[in-house]
Amino acid sequence: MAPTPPATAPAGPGPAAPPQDEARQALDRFDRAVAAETRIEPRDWMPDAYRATLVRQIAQHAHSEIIGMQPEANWITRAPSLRRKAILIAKVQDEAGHGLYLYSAAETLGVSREELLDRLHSGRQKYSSIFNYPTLTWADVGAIGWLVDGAAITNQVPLCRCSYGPYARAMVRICKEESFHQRQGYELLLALSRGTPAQHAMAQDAVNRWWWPSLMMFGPPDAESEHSARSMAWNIKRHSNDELRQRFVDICVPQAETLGLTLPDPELRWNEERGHWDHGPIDWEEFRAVLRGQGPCNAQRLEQRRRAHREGAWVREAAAAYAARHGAGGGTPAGPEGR
Ligand code: FAQ
Repeated sequence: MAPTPPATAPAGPGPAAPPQDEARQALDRFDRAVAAETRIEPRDWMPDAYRATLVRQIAQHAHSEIIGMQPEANWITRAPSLRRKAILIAKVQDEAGHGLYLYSAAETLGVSREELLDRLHSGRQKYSSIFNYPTLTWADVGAIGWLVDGAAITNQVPLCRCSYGPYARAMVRICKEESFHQRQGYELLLALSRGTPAQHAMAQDAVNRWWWPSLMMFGPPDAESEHSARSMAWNIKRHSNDELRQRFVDICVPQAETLGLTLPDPELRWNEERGHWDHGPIDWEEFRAVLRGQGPCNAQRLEQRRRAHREGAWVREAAAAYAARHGAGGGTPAGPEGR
């Protein structure tokens, strides 16, 4: 896209354009770039509201990735085999990496990581409702992989075409990794479902508990979605919350059948006319309560995050001291004698 317009008109024979005209031209250029599917890059001019929307969404997405490490990390020490433990450690580590890509993408919009973390820790910014539910059994690790990562991919693949370059590029890599996560969850649940009756029952119980919260990940119904219309006009979001939720339900129904598990919704029915699965009503009161901080694990998740941040202060200080000594771009570490 065209670079930021100059603050003053270039010197030339004609009279300088009044500032309102420059602002209007910049907005026109931005609108044309969005309409032409050209990526907006950090140094391009963009409306303040576009920038604020991106900071809000990318930051909340980043917060979800790092808070999302907690429910599954709860099972690392109790994974039933070395193979499962290695896979789970790698997955949780990937989520930390996703948080880093996303915080970096948000920083390109002129907000610092420190400020973003402060907004999370003080409760001024949200993270996904899904991570306020407990992981009660090992099967929950499978249900999170299948349903939570599955929902995340359904929501995030269209974000690879988001109009803001750094966010779109971060999503490409994240989606590839999430797709591995989804498959490991599916494979874990399949093993349990085909195992002993007790293992099958454990898998079914996990799916019963995670199904409805997974549908809530897509956000409020379209009629109540405050930001959707504007985000879709700006090509940040490509589909509405309800469209993506429906897409997810349509994907999951046949997968549940292959798994030999039942989705806990007696109203699930194929609708020939719509060409989609109809589902029962979602408990939006539960969703709103979780967003107000009243979910089963909200307090615990936030407290653990604040503690991890406090206890990690020495790592940040050491990294900053190292960068100051060796130059911000890194550099060769000092040998035994130092430099
Ligand atoms: N939880 O007007 P809308 C993952 C808020 S995946 C909490 O519809 P928008 C991977 C919303 O922020 C999970 N809050 O908003 C993983 C807004 O509040 P605000 C993260 C929610 O932005 C897997 C208000 O409600 N994925 O972490 C939720 O147009 C396994 C009004 O809603 C993303 O963040 C919710 N479920 O649409 C990690 C994807 N839904 O900001 C570990 C990127 C809505 O005004 C393990 N984000 N709200 O205070 C998006 O696509 C969008 O932001 C939506 C919401 C679709 C989430």
